[in-house]
Parts: sequence; structure tokens; C-alpha cells
Amino acid sequence: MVDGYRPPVRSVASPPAISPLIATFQPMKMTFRWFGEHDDCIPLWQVRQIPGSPGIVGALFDVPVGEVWPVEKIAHLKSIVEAAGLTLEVIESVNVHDDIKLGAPSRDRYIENYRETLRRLGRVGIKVVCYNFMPVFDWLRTDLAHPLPDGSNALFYEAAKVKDLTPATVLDLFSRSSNGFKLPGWEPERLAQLKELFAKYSVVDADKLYANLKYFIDAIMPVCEEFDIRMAIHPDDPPWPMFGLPRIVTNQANIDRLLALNPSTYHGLTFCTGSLGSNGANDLPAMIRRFGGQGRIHFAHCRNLKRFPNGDFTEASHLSTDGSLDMYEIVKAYHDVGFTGYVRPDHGRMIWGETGRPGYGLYDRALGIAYLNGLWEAIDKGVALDRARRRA
Ligand code: DNO
Repeated sequence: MVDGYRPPVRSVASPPAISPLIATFQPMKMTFRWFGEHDDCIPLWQVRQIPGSPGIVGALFDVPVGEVWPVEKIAHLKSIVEAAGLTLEVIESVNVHDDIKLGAPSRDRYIENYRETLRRLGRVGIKVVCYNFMPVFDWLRTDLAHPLPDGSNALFYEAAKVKDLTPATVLDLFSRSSNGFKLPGWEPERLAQLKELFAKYSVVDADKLYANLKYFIDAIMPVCEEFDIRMAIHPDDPPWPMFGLPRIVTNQANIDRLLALNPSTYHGLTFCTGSLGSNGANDLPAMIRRFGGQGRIHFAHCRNLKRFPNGDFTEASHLSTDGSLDMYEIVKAYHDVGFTGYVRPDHGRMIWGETGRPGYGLYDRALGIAYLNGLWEAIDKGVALDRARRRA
């Protein structure tokens, strides 16, 4: 917090008259990921000044995976977010214990803990919970501060380097280059038992992983329906097997398969363009139309990246022409299916000398929000204008 800074009182002046063309405006709910008062260098008052004051995507990062989230910690997180004039309706992530992914005998205990955490989150108004079902590791990159030609830096994946990496060298790389921040999904405590975990996963192939996911989803769906919480599984990042471990959320066919595991629409997706888009064979707008049209996308992660012919990719600004993804077509697909869920800009570059948690600085993500909102408004008004012209 800047010394002496007092957040301004919200203006209560009546809004300007809305042009008839904005009347159809169906807002996506813009959000911003925030890592909490002790683990994020971006204060909430700065987030509030991003155009539109996005909602907060939060989590408790100090509760070990598998344990029930304490009521008072949830309440505290919600109260600090609301005291800053913001809302908390999305959690990313309630991580799933490896025993559930492995289908170990102890899974029922961890599933019951998960159900209890969901009840507690539902009682304070959480609407979407993001999670993933990647064995052992979450996302992977080979460089967390790769220099870009404009002098900024971004996360980078070098295919040739990955071949020589072992899980232990990745952990070492991440802890050396994360600017002192714990990286989400790479919590050292959870990964301390790497060897043991790998041995346990040696008997879990993709079919077993689907079966274990189904067991988990079937068990939590009644709680989600009762407490009105939509579960949003995050794709595997990058979307191919790593270190011999299976990955099952990588393309349209296997997302079809995973959604068919349970018919409830509370069982849905975090549609992450950056994760799925690192495989050029994934037609992202078509997938958004398909899964969004089924009411199965609950949370949209919008990020751009630039793919290279040798399999490398670098994360980019959100602007279409800076990367390989056409953000206009992506946002248009969301608009076409009448998406009213939550969206957030995803990883940004580090620009203007900012330092912080790799991928999660303020400036480039705020620019991402402005750009995504601009695309949405232009598409929305274009559609309204077309309709008005047809009626005339
Ligand atoms: C990385 C994130 C992931 C994501 C989880 C969701 O920056 O995209 O860690 O939050 O996979 O559970």
C-alpha cells in the first residue's frame, strides 16, 4: 500500500444514458488472479483501478493439498477482497490430492475433505472452482524470464531442453527463477516426495486416470449442485504427456470424453487458450463453440502465445498480432455462444521494468483486460448494429 493512500469513495452519480446499441451487451464477468495479502506484490487497490474493476480469483495457498480449508481463512480472504471494493466468486485452485488422482485407498478421506471445502466455499458465495487433474506436476516451462525483442520478458518453453530435464532439475530451475515467489502448482512440500510419487503413477495410465477422475467427479457433483458451485477443470499445460505421466485434458476428443464422465453441467471446464493453444492442431474457436454451446465452459483463461516450427513457444502479449492465436476469433466464439461466465487475462509478460511473480505482473495483465473488454464491446455492438439494420 502506498503511504497515505486512501482509496476514493465510489461515485454514486447516475450513469450516462445507454445507447440502444449497448442494450444487448451481455457481459462476461472479468476477473484478475490474485495470490493473497502475503503472497502477491500487487495491492488490491491497484487491481480495483483496472477498467471495470475486475472480480478477484483467489485461493488459500497456505493450506496443504488435501486438507479442509478453514472457515475463518476463507472468511478473511473474502473480507479483505470486499473491503477493497471487489468481489470474490472464483477460486483457482482447490488442488486435488494425488491419492485421488492415483485412486489410492485413502482417496475417500481426501474426497470428503474436498466436499467439505466446497460446502464452505459455497456458503460464502463462491460460484466457480478451478482445479486440474495433472499427475504430480502442474504447468511446465523451461525459462520463466525469456527476453523478447521489445525488451520485456515472458515464460518460454524450449522443446529440446525439455528432453534433458528431469523432474528434479525442473524443480531446481523453478525455485531459482521465480523471484522468491512460490509458483502455483509447484509447491515444494507437495513435490518433496517426487520419487515415491513417480513409482505410484507407474501403474496409472490414461484410462485409469479417467476412471479416477470420474470417481472424484461423481462424488463431488451432488455437493456442487446443492451449493451452486461450477467445477472448471483446467487443461494440461502443455497439452501432451510429460515425463511419462499421462495427460487427459489436451484436445477436443479427450475433453468430450471427460465431459461425458458425468452429465451434470456443473462438471465443466476452465478453457485455457494458452494451454490448449500450444498445440496448433487445437481449433480453439471451434472448441469454444462446441463446449461453450453445451454450457460447459465456466471459466475462460485468455492468453496468447507464439508457436515456433521446432515445437518451442513463448508467451506473448494478448494482442492477436503478437502471437499465434487470433484473440478476435476466440472472443467472437464466446460471444456467439452467449457466454456469461468468468474470464481472466492469463499470464502476462513483465513490462515497464516490473518484477514479480513470473506470468502474474500487473501491467501486462491489465492491458490484457482492456484489450479483451475492447474486443467484447466491439463484437457485441457489431452484433447489435447488424440486428438493428436487419430490423430497419
Ligand atoms: C499457472 C496456472 C495453473 C492453473 C492450474 C489450475 O499459471 O495456469 O497453475 O492455475 O493448473 O488448477
